[in-house]
Amino acid sequence: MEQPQQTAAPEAGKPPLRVGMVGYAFMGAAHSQGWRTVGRVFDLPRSPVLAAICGRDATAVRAAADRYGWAAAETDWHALIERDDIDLVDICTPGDSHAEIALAALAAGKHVLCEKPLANTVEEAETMTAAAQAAYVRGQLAMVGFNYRRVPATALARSMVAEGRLGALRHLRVTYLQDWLVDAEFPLTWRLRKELAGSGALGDLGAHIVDLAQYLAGEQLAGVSALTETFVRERPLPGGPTSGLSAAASTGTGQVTVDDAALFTGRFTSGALASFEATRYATGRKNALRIELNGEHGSLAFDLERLNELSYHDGTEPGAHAGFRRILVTEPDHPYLDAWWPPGHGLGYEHTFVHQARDLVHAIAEGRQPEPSFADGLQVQRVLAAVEESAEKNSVYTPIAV
Ligand code: SOE
Repeated sequence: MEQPQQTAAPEAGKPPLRVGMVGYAFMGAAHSQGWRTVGRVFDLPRSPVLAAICGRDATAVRAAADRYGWAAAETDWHALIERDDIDLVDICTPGDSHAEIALAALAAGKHVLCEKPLANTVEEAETMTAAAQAAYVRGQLAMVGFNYRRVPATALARSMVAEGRLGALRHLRVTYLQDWLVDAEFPLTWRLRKELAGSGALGDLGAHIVDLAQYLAGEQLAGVSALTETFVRERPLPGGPTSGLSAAASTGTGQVTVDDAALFTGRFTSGALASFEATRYATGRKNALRIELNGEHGSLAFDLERLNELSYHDGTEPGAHAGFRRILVTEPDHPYLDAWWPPGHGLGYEHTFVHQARDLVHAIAEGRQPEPSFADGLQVQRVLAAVEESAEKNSVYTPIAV
């Protein structure tokens, strides 16, 4: 068996931040990259240590530990949380276990990073937020993993909006398009089962764009009108130990119990209007997240497929010279970039997880509430619930509960 990489020792002279991760699939791998890389790139006040990773399948989790550089492997998350050599629990599991793991980790005195969406229901998110607020008083911190806030170009867009470069916002146009469900024979994974995933494209992709839009606008949605649809309602059952289905049930077909696509319009508290589209059926679109903001003095546009760029139109420029221009977001005075490569050398998807780890380590070292907090995650959950309620009532405008 491959030996674990040398990531278990803290950087000399720095207090360690010992991380325990639950889950080792796509998000577990992405977060692992973040934790492994962050201390090598950024000068941090504490040194992340990849202490232990947890998953139910002993062989698979040991292989993940070796591959991603975790010192130890556990098969029971309760055991991971009970370890006294862990300071922070990073939750990368399906949504149905977020609340239970986060509540146990907070009760055990750990800091928590939880993948998005925070929970499967508003009620769970409320309980988690109350627990996080009580833990904050004890010096523990909790954050939600909305990683697209950590693209340098989106962070730059946020500061340009906050500086007032766009003036009052009028419109936001936000889409998150994927196509991995176009094939009707694609199996009924956990993401297609409400009891495991909470919702479909709405919670998986819609949660990202709701958070990103609100983060960039610097304000919250007040209400929504929505349509959702499940295009393929029955799919072949997957087999295998990680499917969450019993062996006996691993043949035949099963019901898709979540949305395949969610379209909604929204009104921000300022009166700005927004449209959102989250789907897994946009044939040819693999991970296409786009957002455009139009304000009284200018506009900004971001496209995840060109994530080192931001388009900016300064509406105060004389008409003859005006127009969208490309800001290449690779300069050392752009967010996060002073620690990376020389100008023009560009970053990618995985770096958002490095930046997420960086921001959380700083917040923990300074005892400051990191963003997005569990309260922010709860507010997104309320937007998702309002979208579902509106869709059930044929798009009736539904205010977001506060
Ligand atoms: C869904 O396909 C997914 O993996 C999301 O769950 C992630 O949050 C997103 O970053 C990429 O797409």
